Amino acid sequence: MVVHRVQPYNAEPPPGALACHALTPLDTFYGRNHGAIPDLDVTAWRLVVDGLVDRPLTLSLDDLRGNFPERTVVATLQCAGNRRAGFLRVRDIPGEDPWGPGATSTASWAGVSLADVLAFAGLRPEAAHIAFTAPDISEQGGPPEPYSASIPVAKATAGEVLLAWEMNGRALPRAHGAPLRVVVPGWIGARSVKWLQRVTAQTEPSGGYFQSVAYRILPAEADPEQAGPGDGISLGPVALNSAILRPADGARVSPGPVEVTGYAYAGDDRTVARMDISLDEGRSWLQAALDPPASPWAWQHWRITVDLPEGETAIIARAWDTTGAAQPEYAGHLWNPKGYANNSWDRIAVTCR
Ligand code: MTE
Ligand code: MO
Repeated sequence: MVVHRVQPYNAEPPPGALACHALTPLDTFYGRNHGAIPDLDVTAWRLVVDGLVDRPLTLSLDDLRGNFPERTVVATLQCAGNRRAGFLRVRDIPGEDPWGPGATSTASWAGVSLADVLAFAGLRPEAAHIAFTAPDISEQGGPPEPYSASIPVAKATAGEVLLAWEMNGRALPRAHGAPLRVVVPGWIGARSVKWLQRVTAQTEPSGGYFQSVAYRILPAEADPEQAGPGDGISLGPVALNSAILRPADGARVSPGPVEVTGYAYAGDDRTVARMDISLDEGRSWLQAALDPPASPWAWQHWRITVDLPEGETAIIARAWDTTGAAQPEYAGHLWNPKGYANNSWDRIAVTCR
C-alpha cells in the first residue's frame, strides 16, 4: 500500500493492484480515516435509530440479522479526494493528502437495507435527511468531534443503501467499520460512515463538520480556513471518472503490442457506456473493451492493446456515461481549495524502447 499517513491511517493500493479484480481483495482496499480506528466491543455494541421516527429502536447485531432480510450489493467506494495528486500539479493544496487513483475500491457488501430499518422504525413524513454518527474523533481538520454525515431521505429509502456487516463474504474488518458500517452506493465515500452507532431522522442535513464544512466544492478563490457551514457545493453522487492502472506512469515498455487497462466509474445509478483512449493528445480516440458493471453501483474495468511509437507517448483516458456525459479535459478547470472530485482525463507517460 502507498501510505499517505500512519495516524490516522490513510493508504491506497498502487494503481496496478486494482487491475483485474472486479472485487478488490480486503488487504488491497483503500483506507480513509479522519481519526483513530475505534475498537468496539461487539457484544456491548448497539445501533440506535432515533429522531423523526414513530418507534425509536435500539438494535444488536443479532436483532438486525433476525428481523430484516439480508441483502448483498456490489458497490464501489470512491473517496472525494481520489486523484487529488492531479490537482497538486496545478496548484498546491496544503494539509490534504496526495491521493492517486487508488482511493477507489469495490466490494460485495452484505447486511440489511437501511430502507427496511427506517420503515420498521416508522419514518415520519417530515424527515428529510438521515444522519449517521460514529464514535471516532477526527484529528484531521475541524473541531474534535465524532465523525458524522447524512444523506437525503430519497437516497436512504431507495433500497441500495446498506447497513453492512460483511465485505467480500467475510466479516467486515475493523479497519473498514466493524461491527457495522453504512454503504451508500454511488455516493462519495465520506457518506459511508464506518463504526455506525446512531441513525437519526431529521429535517436538516447533519451539522457535523464533514457534512456541513468539508466535502464541499469551494470556489477556487476561497480560503478553506475561512469556510463556514453550508459554504460551497455539497458532494453527493460521485462524478464520472476513470483511471489508467497499467502500465504504470513513467513505465518503459518494449516495442510491440502493449495492453493498457484501467477502471471507469459513473456514480449514482449511471454506468459507463464507453471508454476512449488517445495516443495523440486527444485529436483522435480508440475505444477500449469495457466490462459490464457487476451492479449499477460498481466500477467497470477496461482494456485495449495499442502499438506505441518509439520514444515517449502520453496515453490519455476518458469515459462516457449512460447519459452521454464525458469527463472534462483539464484538472486546472476543476481545481478547488480542498481538492475534491478530480475527474479530468487521466494521463500517463510511457517510454517505448
Ligand atoms: N466513517 C468514520 N466513522 N470515520 C471516517 O473517518 N471516512 C469516510 C468514510 N467513513 C470515515 C468514515 C471516508 S472520507 C471514506 S472515503 C470512507 O469511509 C473510506 O472507507 P474505507 O476506509 O473502508 O475505504
Ligand atoms: Mo473520503
